Amino acid sequence: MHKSCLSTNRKDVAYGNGMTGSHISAEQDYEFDLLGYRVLKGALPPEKVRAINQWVDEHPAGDVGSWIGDVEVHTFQGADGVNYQNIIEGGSIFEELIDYPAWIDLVRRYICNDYSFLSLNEAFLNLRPPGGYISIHSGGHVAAAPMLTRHHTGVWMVGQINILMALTDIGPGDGATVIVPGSHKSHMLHPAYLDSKHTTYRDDRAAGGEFLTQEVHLKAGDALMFTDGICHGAAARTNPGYRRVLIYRYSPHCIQPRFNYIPSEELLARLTPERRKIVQPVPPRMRPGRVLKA
Ligand SMILES: O=C(O)CCC(=O)C(=O)O
Ligand SMILES: [Fe+2]
Repeated sequence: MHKSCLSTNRKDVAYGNGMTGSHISAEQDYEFDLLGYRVLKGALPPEKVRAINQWVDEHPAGDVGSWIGDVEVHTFQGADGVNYQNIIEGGSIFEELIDYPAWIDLVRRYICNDYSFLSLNEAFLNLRPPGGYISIHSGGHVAAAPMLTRHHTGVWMVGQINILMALTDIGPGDGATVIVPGSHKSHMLHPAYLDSKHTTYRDDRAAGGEFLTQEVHLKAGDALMFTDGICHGAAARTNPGYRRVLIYRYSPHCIQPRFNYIPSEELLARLTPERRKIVQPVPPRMRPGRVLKA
């Protein structure tokens, strides 16, 4: 039985004191449970933001499907822009973010408690051009593991937490992420889904201005932490230039990584044991002499 379940102290039971991240305040827990997101102001210092932007400037994205070392140039569906997928292979500035202090304890607490390992489900850098957007998607009604947000008397189980880091200021017209606060607990489909082709979990239009959405404006270096179960998307970018963000998604290790990039030997050799465990929680297991083939 879990430690917190044995406690007779109401506060310990309700807030999971004695468990992963128990230094996180009751107010922080309550707010994240209720709203499903939090802005982490100044999560990345300006010198780190500068170094990441410099990396992007020095590595112009080629055609979709091309590779920059072990980083793949990718897009989800065109309108959302170009992704540098598997960005953790891009160098130490990206490796450091795997267990970055500004969020890792929060992520561990809400995903793992003491029961599971954390895993990095996806990590990419996105460049969003003028006109680019993401349609509204997700919501508490969706019965899919990454979108679950559960809390059982002190024990959290969030299927996926996204850390979206702003590399440029994101204000009005910049194509901000939009969220519907608290919608990770909704039982209802968002009204935008009712006449959508997909009906149950997404729509095709830009998410900005949809019913009850709020734009989340960020300064470069701020990070938006949100459960993937919250109804969210991004407004269309109307300003010139590109929006730049990094997105690291974390899940319990029992959820398969989204694209299953196999970490390079060089990366594995460089990673600290803690980071390696997040990137590859369960190493491939096979008979001696067998080699992984793509
Ligand atoms: O690009 C955005 O602002 C939203 C990204 C998104 O939908 C996600 O990270 O799950
Ligand atoms: Fe999303």
